[in-house]
Amino acid sequence: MKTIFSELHSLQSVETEFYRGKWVDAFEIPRRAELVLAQIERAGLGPVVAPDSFDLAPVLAVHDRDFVRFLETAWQAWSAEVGPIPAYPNIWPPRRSRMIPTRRPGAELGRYAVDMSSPVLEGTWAAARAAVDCALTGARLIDAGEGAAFALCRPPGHHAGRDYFGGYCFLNNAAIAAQYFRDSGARRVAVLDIDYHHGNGTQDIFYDRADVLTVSIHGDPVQEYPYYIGFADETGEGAGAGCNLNLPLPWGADFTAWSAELGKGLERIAAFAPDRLVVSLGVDTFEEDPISHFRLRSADYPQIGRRIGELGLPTLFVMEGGYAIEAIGVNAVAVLSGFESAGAGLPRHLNR
Ligand code: SP5
Ligand code: ZN
Repeated sequence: MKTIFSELHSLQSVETEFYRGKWVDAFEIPRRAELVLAQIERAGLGPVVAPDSFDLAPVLAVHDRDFVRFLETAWQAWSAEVGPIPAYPNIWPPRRSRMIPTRRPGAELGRYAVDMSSPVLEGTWAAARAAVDCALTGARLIDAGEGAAFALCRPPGHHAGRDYFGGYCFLNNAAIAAQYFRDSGARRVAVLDIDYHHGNGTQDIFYDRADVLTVSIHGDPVQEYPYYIGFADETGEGAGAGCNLNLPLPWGADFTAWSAELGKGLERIAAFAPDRLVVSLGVDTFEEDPISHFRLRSADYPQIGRRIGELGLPTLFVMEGGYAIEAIGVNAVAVLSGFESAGAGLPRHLNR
């Protein structure tokens, strides 16, 4: 399958992140994407192509206009007031605040940020836009007849909601691609999120929708980021009732436990009979991941891909998390190769 990759990802780059009162080595770093790319080339997965440029319409189809305008202008406003220093929030609106716009970039940052993990830098907007372009180009390739594509997105996206950012994410690449599929004629789209962390932004965006099924397997929010959301009894609302499936697992879950949840997710997706599948592909489920607590091994990842491939759906993979630097490439590409080994992902004219 083709990989879509932009060098502009490297514009989102910090050395450190704030954790338990200290600045520690950052986990979400440019090298992650470089190592996945290197493994794609080593494994001969297929061609690597640059993204096309899309306008903001597909972004505005899932994110609120004020939020998007904020992200686009945040660095300019912040650096004009504070100087060329990474923009971190240090204040958040109390519940039931009236949310009246302010004239201060720091206050606006706190309005839209949910944590301190995602600083706005000079290149943040360009990097986030490039990641969206990768996802949309992948979606376009699938609409043009490819059976699968891999959007090697960075920064990741699944923690970004309609009007918030955090968890290393700014724009929700997977959700934007899922909505693009809908707008290009798919009647139903499923999103399967296999990152270690709950895909809270994706759930938020599609929660009241019957046309997009969201499924996430993740660390139980009583003990894991993003907390507060991702519980099993969140099943969708309004027209979307029954169209969100959360499959939380406790710290220490191994592949046997994880695999059983994958089975439930795949069954739900098959019953939904979507025209397109988007996979939020995080490999922070790996046993050696430095910020996560599942116990998957490298040998498990090809099986995950194979089972997703057995759905026989046109599938867009979108890169999310994975912080065990030495294994991120091997594990991510193993999912993609496993998918292809199921006979999936061939151009559709060869696959009828
Ligand atoms: C896309 C994605 O995987 N985002 C994950 C966001 C996780 N944010 C919480 C990070 C907590 C970092 N803990 C550091 C532990 C060091 N021992
Ligand atoms: Zn994650």
